[in-house]
Amino acid sequence: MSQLTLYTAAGNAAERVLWALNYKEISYQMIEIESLPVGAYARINPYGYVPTLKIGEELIAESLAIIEFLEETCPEPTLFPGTALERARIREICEFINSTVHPVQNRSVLNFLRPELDSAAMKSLRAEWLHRCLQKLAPRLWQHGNFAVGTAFSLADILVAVIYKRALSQGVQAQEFQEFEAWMQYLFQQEVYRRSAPFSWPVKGQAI
Ligand SMILES: N[C@@H](CCC(=O)N[C@@H](CS)C(=O)NCC(=O)O)C(=O)O
Repeated sequence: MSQLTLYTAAGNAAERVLWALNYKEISYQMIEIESLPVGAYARINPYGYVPTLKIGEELIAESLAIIEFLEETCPEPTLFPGTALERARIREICEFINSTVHPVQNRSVLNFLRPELDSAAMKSLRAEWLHRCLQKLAPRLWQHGNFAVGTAFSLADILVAVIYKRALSQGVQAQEFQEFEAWMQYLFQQEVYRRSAPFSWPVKGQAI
């Protein structure tokens, strides 16, 4: 494969891709977009979001599109294990998080919809949305095993762990999400987590 460059910044969507790259043991270089000249990133990713993956001279935006590309070009170890039904469930969970839960976390979306909110009010709105969404998500998780879907690590574990971490950082109370806490503990003990996750658990300074 050509040289891979991940354009990144602190944030959830970039963590998804970092985790997938580490899990597949694909080598890459990373560029923090803050280190680029003003305006340069807009030419790399016209949507204005991170991450973007550069493959040779080609650019792919959108974390899930990037991860699907990595899965196709480097299928083992897979992020979509199991039966067709289990793979559909993995995609269902990822889709819910990516298209319903996550967008409200974006400053650009909140600034557009609720320009009157200050940072504290934005944080509390984000937490409220995350709280509601995690409650809806819980019954779809851990149905046939200890991983998010079934008995093997998948992309669903990555997306759920990253958004759950985000929820705690925005003020969601861990005590109200004991199933998520127990699952994160389980995940953290797995070799796959220790060798590929871009953050340790519990996150330093985060109340549990
Ligand atoms: N659907 C996009 C979302 C990416 C995204 O939301 N990135 C955030 C950081 S986690 C961002 O760039 N936010 C900047 C903003 O809100 O303007 C993806 O999956 O890549």
